[in-house]
Amino acid sequence: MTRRVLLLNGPNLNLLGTREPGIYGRTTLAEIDATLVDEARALGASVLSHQSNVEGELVDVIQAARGTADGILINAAGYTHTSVAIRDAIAAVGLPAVEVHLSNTQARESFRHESRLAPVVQGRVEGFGPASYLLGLRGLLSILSQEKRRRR
Ligand code: DHK
Repeated sequence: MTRRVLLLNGPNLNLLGTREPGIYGRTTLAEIDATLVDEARALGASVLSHQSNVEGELVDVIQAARGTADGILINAAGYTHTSVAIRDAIAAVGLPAVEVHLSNTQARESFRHESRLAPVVQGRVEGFGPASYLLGLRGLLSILSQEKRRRR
């Protein structure tokens, strides 16, 4: 069975490539998406990607994932540190979720040190640039295959 992964990117990540390249690098979001689609295919999975700058839209997409996705890979960007609503949406749908970040948030400003999502995700990968997404995808797929084995 092909695992369906919802890849969600939050505010300002549409600007990757030109946004503070010293922190976020020069890879665009379209390039990250394309790499993940290829990697997922090689691992027997599919990726549906969505980016939004709007908190409520991210909540809507997470709610809609129940029944259409098996797991969520999320970089909520600035909302990571503030959004109770996104945290609650992830908890509500009950799908396995993995949090990713390009930068090492713990090595940056103190307001980035707290993740509101951390308590409701299965794991977090950060600081590896675009590779954080690939590592997060592998982690999420590993969780999904363990779940399948448990259900058998
Ligand atoms: C991206 C952002 O936009 C920031 O608000 C987060 C995250 C870190 C990242 O590194 O991918 O603090």
